Amino acid sequence: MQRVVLTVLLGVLTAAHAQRVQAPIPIGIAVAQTSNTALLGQEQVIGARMAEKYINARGGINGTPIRLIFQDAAGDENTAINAFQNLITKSGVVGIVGPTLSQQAFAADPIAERARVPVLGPSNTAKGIPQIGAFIARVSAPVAVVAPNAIRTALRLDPKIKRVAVLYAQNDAFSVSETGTFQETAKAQGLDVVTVQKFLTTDTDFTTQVTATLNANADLVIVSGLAADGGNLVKQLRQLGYKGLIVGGNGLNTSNIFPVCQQYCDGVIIAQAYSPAQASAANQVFVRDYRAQYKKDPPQFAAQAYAAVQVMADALRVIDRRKKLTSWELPALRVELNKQILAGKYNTPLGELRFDKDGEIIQKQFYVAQIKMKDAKNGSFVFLR
Ligand code: 1QQ
Repeated sequence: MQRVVLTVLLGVLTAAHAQRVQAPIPIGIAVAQTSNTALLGQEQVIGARMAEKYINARGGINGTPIRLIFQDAAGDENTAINAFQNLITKSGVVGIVGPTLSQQAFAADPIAERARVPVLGPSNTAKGIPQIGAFIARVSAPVAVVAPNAIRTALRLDPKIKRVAVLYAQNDAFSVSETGTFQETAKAQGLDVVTVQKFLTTDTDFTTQVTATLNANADLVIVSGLAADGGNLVKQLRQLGYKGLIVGGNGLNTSNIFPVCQQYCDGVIIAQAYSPAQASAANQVFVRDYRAQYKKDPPQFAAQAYAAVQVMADALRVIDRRKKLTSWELPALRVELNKQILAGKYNTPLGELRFDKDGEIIQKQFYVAQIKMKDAKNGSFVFLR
């Protein structure tokens, strides 16, 4: 009983304390820093940190610095929900960038929506994410727009392709959404979908799915899963003798799959919502800083997380010019920030972007890359268009 009273009292005190916005301006980052999903989330942490550094070096929000507050959203729904709750109630963030997976977004975004806290999805690409609510937007273009480019490129590389095997992780919302797009695109391109195989993101043995694929005589294999399962599936396809082209979805879109599929990663085609060659001034700065630090080109997930933090900061700057951020009460600023995010136009490493009324990203350019492995450890994404 005493404990309950104390908890309630603490809650009230924290809420009252969090009322006024304090410098540095807290922005929440809830991506996967642990679990298998960190294979994807690691790159987001890097991108977000780079944006924070760049923004603060250039005066922050008209002289007031921002501060990113990281809460590990790990790999499942509950960890993402906890991260969101902590950021909203304990840290008093003005907005949240996260989570990593669509599967998590469908669970955690409604928490932010109810609390009226703006969310920018940095990598949520499943159908229906911006429609979760008025406070939910994303900088990650949807699978329906990005994924078809990979199939078109595969057909350009091998015009004789006719028989397609489609494999997807049935326990992951993004993978289910992406395979829908892949299957529709394949049919629209006149290809025959000769087998559809399901797996789980926790699977490590894909003998059943690979055997079915080989028996179906597929000459293109399309994989929608996450990094660890997807990488293992690619490896086992090659080890068991599949010779044709492989298209991987967004869940395989990281060099962190190289240690998983090793030399067998070679040749995998993956559509991209970002290219290091994107011509904008914002991207040139980002690429220069990333290369200086990591001695390679920045990957898509880093660029998207960077863009998300930048969108928040740009929107905050516009609000601050009308009324200093530190004179706002937190709930009102959150509502205003959401409005301003949707109203603005942003020059980011992804190019110029803005949002439609649902919070869906409007982005102009998309790309396709192919993995080239030098040996079992070292490889790179080679951009084809
Ligand atoms: C999603 C995705 C993931 C594969 C990105 C990390 O696109 O869950 O929507």
